[in-house]
Amino acid sequence: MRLYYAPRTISIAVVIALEEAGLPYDPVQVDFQSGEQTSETYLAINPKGRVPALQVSDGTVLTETGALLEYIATQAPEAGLVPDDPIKAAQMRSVMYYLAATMHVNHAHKMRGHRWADQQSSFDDMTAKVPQTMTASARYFTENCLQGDYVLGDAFSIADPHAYMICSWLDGDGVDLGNFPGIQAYLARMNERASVQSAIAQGML
Ligand SMILES: N[C@@H](CCC(=O)N[C@@H](CS)C(=O)NCC(=O)O)C(=O)O
Repeated sequence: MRLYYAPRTISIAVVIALEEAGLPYDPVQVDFQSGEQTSETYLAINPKGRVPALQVSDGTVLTETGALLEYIATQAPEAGLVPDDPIKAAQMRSVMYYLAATMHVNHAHKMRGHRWADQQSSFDDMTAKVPQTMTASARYFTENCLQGDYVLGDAFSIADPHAYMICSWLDGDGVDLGNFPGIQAYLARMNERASVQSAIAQGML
């Protein structure tokens, strides 16, 4: 599998999941500094101009972090990255949909205002709002998503790499982590995992 990624982005959730699954992968860095994600070559791989994109063995390119994480779980069933219990699995996906559709989008308002507006004053307004929306998301996450050591309590699942990456942005988004000791402990716990250590060693975090 070939993974198109950029350091410290949501694509690193996929690296963490691949490591947890014990699956081999070929990481290809997309250079955001030079805007490579909007180059003709990269748009031919992922027309959305975003990372992650995962090219699987038959050549198919998959996109959307949640879909990639689900695919990885199917390729390593022995790793138990998705719970068998349908209610727990639905709860896990509920968190992942929240992360992708709300919390990640709140974060994107800091630097990517051009997706939604054209005026500099609109960008400034969106950037200024991020500490507030991400604080609200952090509160929602701790109070309603994090059931214990991991999202599902004792069991690590694919919701965790997804949540870990987005929680790792909170500090830079102006959220006072001192108000969220549960998230601080969660980040510290995740940092100890071999999968996260591997991403750090590869300069991805
Ligand atoms: N919904 C997508 C979002 C992917 C996304 O927005 N990735 C960001 C990095 S965190 C990106 O590639 N941004 C590049 C850009 O906006 O130019 C997913 O969850 O995979």
